[in-house]
Amino acid sequence: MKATILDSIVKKADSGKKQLSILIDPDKVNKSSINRLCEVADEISADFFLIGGSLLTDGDLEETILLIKEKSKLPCIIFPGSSNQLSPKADAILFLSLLSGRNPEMLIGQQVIAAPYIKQANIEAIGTAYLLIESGSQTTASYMSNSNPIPANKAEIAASTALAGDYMGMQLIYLDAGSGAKNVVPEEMIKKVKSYTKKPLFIGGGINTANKLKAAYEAGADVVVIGNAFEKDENFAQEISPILKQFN
Ligand code: 1GP
Repeated sequence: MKATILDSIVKKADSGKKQLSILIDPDKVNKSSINRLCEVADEISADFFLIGGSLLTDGDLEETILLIKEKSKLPCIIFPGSSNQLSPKADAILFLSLLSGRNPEMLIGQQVIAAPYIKQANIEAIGTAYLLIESGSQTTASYMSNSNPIPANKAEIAASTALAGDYMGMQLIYLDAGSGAKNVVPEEMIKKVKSYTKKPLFIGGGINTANKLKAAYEAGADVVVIGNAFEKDENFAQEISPILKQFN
């Protein structure tokens, strides 16, 4: 059977490799910034791209994927904010269920709408337990999803929620403080979640220094997702490069 993108993420996580994903929000990029991000990905040996956003206005998801694919061989995984962020040009999609919230539309409604399209597009769907974590101020993700994030000091709620996702058969756990978050996901919470489930753990939101990246890896993140810092700071790749070397 053909190895899947999920297989590769799991294999790397099981072997202790710390992975890095660059998040590209189609609203915030153009051809030249995409080219630059592809070069950065190459320089730091990033593992894959995530493409999407909680709200898309003038950006074009499919065009963004095609531009990435002109420059990079890394897998393009859709990180959808809603069921209309889909494209057959992607390699896979994080099939998210927003388990931290109690909004049925984000738990199962959007997924039912998206499922037949994903089947037709023939892209790999990776079941993901998606948890928003409170991060100091309301994020677009929490506002747009009409859901409350898990309080930052309630590691046990995050761990129990992640474990429920694992028991429900989800393949990945993603704790997200939200794009541009003021505060990152607390280390204590990452540790607690990691002690409850062995599924690959994604951490993202507000990671914009080498120290924050290091802390997330040390606490147990298998994959760190970074968007804003790469878009805003041209020297960020250089700053984090020693950390990536240290962990791999
Ligand atoms: C948000 O986890 C991602 O969903 C990345 O956040 O843009 O703050 O790095 P940043």
